[in-house]
Amino acid sequence: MSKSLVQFIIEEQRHIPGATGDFTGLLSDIEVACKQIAHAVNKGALIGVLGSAGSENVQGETQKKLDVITNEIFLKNNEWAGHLAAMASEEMDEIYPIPAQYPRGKYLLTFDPLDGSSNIDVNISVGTIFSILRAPEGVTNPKTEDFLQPGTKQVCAGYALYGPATMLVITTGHGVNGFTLDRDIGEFMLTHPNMQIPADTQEFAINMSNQRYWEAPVKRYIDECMKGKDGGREKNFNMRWVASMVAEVHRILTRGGIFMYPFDTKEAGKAGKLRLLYEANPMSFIVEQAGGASSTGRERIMELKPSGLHQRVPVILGSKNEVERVVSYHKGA
Ligand code: AHM
Ligand code: MG
Repeated sequence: MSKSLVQFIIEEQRHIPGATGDFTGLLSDIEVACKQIAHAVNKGALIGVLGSAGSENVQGETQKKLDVITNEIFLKNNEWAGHLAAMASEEMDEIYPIPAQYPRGKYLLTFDPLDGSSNIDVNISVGTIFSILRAPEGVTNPKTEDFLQPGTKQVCAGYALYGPATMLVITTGHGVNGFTLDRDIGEFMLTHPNMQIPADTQEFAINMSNQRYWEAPVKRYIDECMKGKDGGREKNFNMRWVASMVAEVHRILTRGGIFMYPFDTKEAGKAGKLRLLYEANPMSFIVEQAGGASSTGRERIMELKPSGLHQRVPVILGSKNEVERVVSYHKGA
């Protein structure tokens, strides 16, 4: 019989000398939040949660009702137990300090409660992405700067995918493990141990409608993929674009692929679309731990020193040999 996520994390904790159980408790609170989000997403129109909330987030994007609901679910499940010092979310302008009535812990949590939410009204997969950092030594009242740590400092990263099955995929820096929600017993069960991304792929994912805004190295790479064997590559390529990064990364973890939301000149001052702290860093940690690579094209994403809570970065991740090829095109440019 496969083991539950709870059993898995308690067994992992036993290998960490001096572990207090704080981290195990935190992951189990995150798990409960993801189950509640899975429930809300799954009921959809039956419980009236589809459609726009009529508000905008800090990025100027229209919020869906479910963006607001899932943000609240994540906050409420993770604020009370004493594991966290503060949280930061895609849906909130500022960091969220733990309310005064609760004890404060040593971890920081960043998250995108409902990634790919433009897909929610059309019943296509969406997900939750999260990243856990340590609060700097002695800091019980964190400020925004305390969150601005490079991705290499992450203690854990994960995502929940609300697809035909609900899954939770996590890394603590010792490989990547995937769990599937068994709704009959209400537990995430280990179904995908030690996930690995093949080094080679014939599948790319990019929003082609942005082509005219890309830089030359990305234009060159995609142009070569499109031409395949007729244009100097040794193979032909297939394309996918779900517009849910979680679904895209999950496909890559399952059968390989390259995902790109590269630098573009579509909107002045925005270096691509995805956010470093709660999208690019956690996904990079997972992809690297599964043997893949993740870069802006010029730098390893996890080594970037963040300059702001909602900073955007170009993202090129997935099968190692293709990511390295795109990086090499940037070097030559
Ligand atoms: P979101 O956090 O507002 O949902 O935006 C992030 C999503 C990613 O999941 C996805 O890769 C991308 O936006 C899709 O963008 P586009 O609409 O340009 O295809
Ligand atoms: Mg997002």
